[in-house]
Amino acid sequence: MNKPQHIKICILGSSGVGKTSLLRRFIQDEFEFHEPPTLGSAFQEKFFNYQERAYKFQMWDTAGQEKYAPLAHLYYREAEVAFLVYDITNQESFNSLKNWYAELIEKGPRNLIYCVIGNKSDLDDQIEVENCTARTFANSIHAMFCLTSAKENIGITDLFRKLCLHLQNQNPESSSSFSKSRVKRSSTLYIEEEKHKRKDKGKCPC
Ligand SMILES: Nc1nc2c(ncn2[C@@H]2O[C@H](COP(=O)(O)OP(=O)(O)O)[C@@H](O)[C@H]2O)c(=O)[nH]1
Ligand SMILES: [Mg+2]
Repeated sequence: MNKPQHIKICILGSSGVGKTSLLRRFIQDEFEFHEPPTLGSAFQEKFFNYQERAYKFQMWDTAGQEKYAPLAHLYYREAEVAFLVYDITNQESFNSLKNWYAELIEKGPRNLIYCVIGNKSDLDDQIEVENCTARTFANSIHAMFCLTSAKENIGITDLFRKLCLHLQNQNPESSSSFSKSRVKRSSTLYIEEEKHKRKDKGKCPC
């Protein structure tokens, strides 16, 4: 196993979309129905192994409130990854991702990996943001796209696996398992994408 690769992740999105809940589920495998609002920001770390490689994810949870927005750059500074989280039942929260993206392009680090995350997928019956709309936006900014439910623990491990695949594809030379060909990794990524597309079929016209 390699020395863990340190990856800083900044979690951004409107208040109430479930940023803290996603983190709590990933780190403690718990869910709070009444998650207290995040003040300012906080980070948590987790070691994660995938395909014989070790990662140490340092995740910065930010407060979505307007009053904290001017501080956000302190948290995405030097990040490798930005999670742009929206709530699938809240169109406004999806619209705000465009502003976050514009800010990151203007002030954020170069070569950020973006993940567009539609949380609360368990509330499918109240959906306001069609999956294909969100996927189209994600494609347009060259971001990964994932649907998650912190409540039901859906899609979160997949999200981090997908991120690891992305990191490995981006930097295969440093991979200890480089002998397992790059083609194999790319095809795994492709298969995961296809699985998502199939799941969405029937709901979206794309
Ligand atoms: N149904 C459902 N509720 C969620 C989910 N994730 C978070 N919540 C709830 O949404 C509210 C806001 O969550 P929180 O994590 O504080 O959002 P944040 O402001 O983005 O950090 C809380 O009441 C959570 O219990 C989810 O996946 N499904
Ligand atoms: Mg929070």
